Amino acid sequence: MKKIFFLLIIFLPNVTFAASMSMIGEKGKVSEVSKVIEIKMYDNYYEPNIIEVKKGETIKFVVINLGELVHEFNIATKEMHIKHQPEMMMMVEKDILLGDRIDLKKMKEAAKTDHSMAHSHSNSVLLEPKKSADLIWKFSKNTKLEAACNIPGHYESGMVAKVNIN
Ligand SMILES: [Cu+2]
Repeated sequence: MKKIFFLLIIFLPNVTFAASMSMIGEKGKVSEVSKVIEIKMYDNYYEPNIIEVKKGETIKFVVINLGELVHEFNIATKEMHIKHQPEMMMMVEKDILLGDRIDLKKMKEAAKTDHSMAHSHSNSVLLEPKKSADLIWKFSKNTKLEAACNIPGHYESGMVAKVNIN
């Protein structure tokens, strides 16, 4: 009995993470992409700042950072963004996230002991200035979502886009 309880404690955080991930949709397949949306990131806002999608649709986001700072494009619920912000703060405190640069060597090193520092979630991209990346996402659920940048101060200053799922 004690053993079962112990196992539950170990697995529970993973279960809740998986549950909240499936709630927001899932990583999309290239073969199912029905629309391409270009997202431009500036200091500190997105263009466009309203994203219109249909339920069940797979979108390829082509994200380009045209600002002078590092930015993130992260699809999640408001609650998930708020939860994610301390992780980003820690990346700044550990000098992994510098204003206009990501120290990938330090990031790799930190990720060995704390996986959240790897920052390799399928629902987000983190980009240095002038860099771009694709993110393919399937909006399988009709959840209230936001695309946001959780680098300290950016969300608060308006780096958030509304996702309308119809
Ligand atoms: Cu940002």
